[in-house]
Amino acid sequence: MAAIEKRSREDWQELDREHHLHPFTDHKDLHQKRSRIITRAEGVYIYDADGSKILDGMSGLWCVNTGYGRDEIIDAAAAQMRELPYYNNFFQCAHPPSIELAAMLKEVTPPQFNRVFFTGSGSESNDTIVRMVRTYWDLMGQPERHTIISRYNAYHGSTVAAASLGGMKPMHKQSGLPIPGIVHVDQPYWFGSDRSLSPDELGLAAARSIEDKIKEVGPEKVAAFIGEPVQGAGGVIIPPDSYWPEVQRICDEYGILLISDEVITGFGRLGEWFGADYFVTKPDFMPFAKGVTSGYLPLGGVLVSDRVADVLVEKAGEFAHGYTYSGHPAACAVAIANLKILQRENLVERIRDDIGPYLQAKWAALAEHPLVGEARMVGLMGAFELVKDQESLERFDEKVGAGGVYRDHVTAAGLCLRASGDTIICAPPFTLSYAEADELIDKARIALDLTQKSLKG
Ligand code: PXG
Repeated sequence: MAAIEKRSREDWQELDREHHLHPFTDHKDLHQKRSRIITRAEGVYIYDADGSKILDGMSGLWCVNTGYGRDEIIDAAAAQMRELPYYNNFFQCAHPPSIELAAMLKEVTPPQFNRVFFTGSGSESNDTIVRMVRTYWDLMGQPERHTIISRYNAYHGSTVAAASLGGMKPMHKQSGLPIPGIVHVDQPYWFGSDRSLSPDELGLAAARSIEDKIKEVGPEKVAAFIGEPVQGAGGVIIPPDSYWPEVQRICDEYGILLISDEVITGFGRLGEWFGADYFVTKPDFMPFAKGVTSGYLPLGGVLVSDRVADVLVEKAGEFAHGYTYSGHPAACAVAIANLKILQRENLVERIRDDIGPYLQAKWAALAEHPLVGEARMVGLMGAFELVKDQESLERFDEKVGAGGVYRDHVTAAGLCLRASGDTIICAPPFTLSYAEADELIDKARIALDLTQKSLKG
């Protein structure tokens, strides 16, 4: 029997309005417009309560990488729930799904990773890392190494430590963040700069802002640097080629730990298993979530390199940290089924060699549209910048809300993309076919034309 009552769209909207506080939402605004009720999904399409079919160009929230309606994943969850729906990994217990997944992760991660700590989300993973990083340096006899360097406009989650690691000023403003010991430096965002430097020069300058910060804080006080290989929520900011090698050099030179936040880029999004593989970095930690289960159930984790894990195992005694749902059995079973699909269908290679290059070429051509200042995509993760003037690359006044205007048009056209300010983001499922890629581009272009009419008409 279905657990969910079948109601009219209006009834759901009314109940939603009365009882539900949404994440990252202006409720006053939502209550005027009412929420869009998504009722089902299949393949790369979602369907709303009116039956409208929408191509999901965002894989849910950067997570449904193997696509909707995967019986294999659904069956794995149901079977595991029948066998053992819940048990914890505390107090010297473990269960087969968490053990099997931990071992399987070793197969797909870079060689320095042999152990994983499970969490329920990306935010919990980053909170875990803050505690592990500081514990590691305590155990190494350098307790003064406490400061973690992150970047402005980074997104690392919404819990207190994760939001502090993040560099989004409005988030910090709302609750007295960041917590002490977290500082921020420049992001490698060429389009968002004054463009007086070449992209490679800007990449080097952004990396060197980390070195400047290390010198300012005192090299003996810096514990770690955290970055998303490609910034996601901040607007798909693809760093220039010069950036990550220089970041790696700086981390090595000062002996600080490197955290590659793989919550979006992990498990194939860039056409390599991890962003660290794509940019050839050697991180000490890789937080992950989202794509590990393709979002079918919540699961996150922290991949801990031998450099850190050996010390924690040998010297920490009890690491007093963990979550009720660390390594939830059904979520781990779902992850295993999902990873098997990625492997069997060669979806990561497909992004690197096939659908990735196909969509990238079409996406890049959107830059011909007069409203587009730049279109960029790596793997299946892209963005374009809406501009008022293509020659000067002048942006629209913030009050115009061009990104929001575009988002409304593109949704009405039957395509889900995300607006981060005037940066329009795309991250479709890995299973996207050529025909679906063509549809995505056609709809993105139709919405550009309509936006142009709305803004200039
Ligand atoms: N790190 C990164 C790089 C992320 O993108 C998190 C950590 C936190 O994960 P959880 O599972 O706690 O949400 C994220 C999450 C958006 C958007 O609007 C992006 C995320 C979450 C919500 C909205 O693009 N990324």
